[in-house]
Amino acid sequence: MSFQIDVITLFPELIEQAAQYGVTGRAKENHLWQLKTWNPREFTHDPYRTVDDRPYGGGPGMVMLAEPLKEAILAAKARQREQGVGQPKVIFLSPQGALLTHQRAVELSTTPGLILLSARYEGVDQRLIDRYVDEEISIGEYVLSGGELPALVLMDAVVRQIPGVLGDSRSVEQESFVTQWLDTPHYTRPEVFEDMAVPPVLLSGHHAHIERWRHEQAVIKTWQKRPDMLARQPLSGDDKKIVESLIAQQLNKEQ
Ligand code: 9WO
Repeated sequence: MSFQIDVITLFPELIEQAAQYGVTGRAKENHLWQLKTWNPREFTHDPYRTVDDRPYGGGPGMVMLAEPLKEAILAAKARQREQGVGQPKVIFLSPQGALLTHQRAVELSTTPGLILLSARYEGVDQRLIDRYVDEEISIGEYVLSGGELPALVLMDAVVRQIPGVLGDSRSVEQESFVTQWLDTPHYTRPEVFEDMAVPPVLLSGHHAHIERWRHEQAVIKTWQKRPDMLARQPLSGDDKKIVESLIAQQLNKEQ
């Protein structure tokens, strides 16, 4: 059974077309995961195919009706059950959700199936969220026009973790590396770009030296740009030495 993602959205083409590209698009072609979109308008029963209405209590904008979203979620659950997924997780992409992290994406990639709710307008009737949504996830502290772009971000972060999607097998160490350190700098041809040469160690062919240099650069970049990440896991003896020498250099600069 391949990984199942259903997306509930008023703009199914946006999701379907964006999902065609890159490693995740190729993985879908290779049946490593399946995508199905559901438009709530297909689950309306009035001539105007109404999916929203004015908010009780007044206020700006419109709120998405619970009923069409409920029927779309149930249809997605039925499809996933047919694919062998017993309990898909229903995720509402919302500015009020918990911030998506690499670790959460890894965890979600091990669930058998996801149903992503991408809303528009001001939001969704709270009673639909209370009864049919398992988890609210945000991709950052900002309000967008809808949940489709966040859904695509989450899909990409999750699908990349499915075995076989990234091709060159990323080792577990590299994944822990992702969560503990920022990425190492990357270089390719030409050897000199304008007046900037590739660091000589990368041309040395000495793999142990290259690996050490790459790790040191990741530690340095993390210390400089995201010192908060250093506290995530205890530092190894070597990493402590790198950070201590960085601090000493910084102090020398400031004197
Ligand atoms: C719209 C709006 C307009 C005026 C004042 C306040 C407002 N809040 C919203 C709003 O939250 N609209 C949302 C649109 C309803 C749910 C789907 N939409 C959405 C999801 N916008 N931004 C996201 C989102 C999702 C995940 N991570 C970051 C942002």
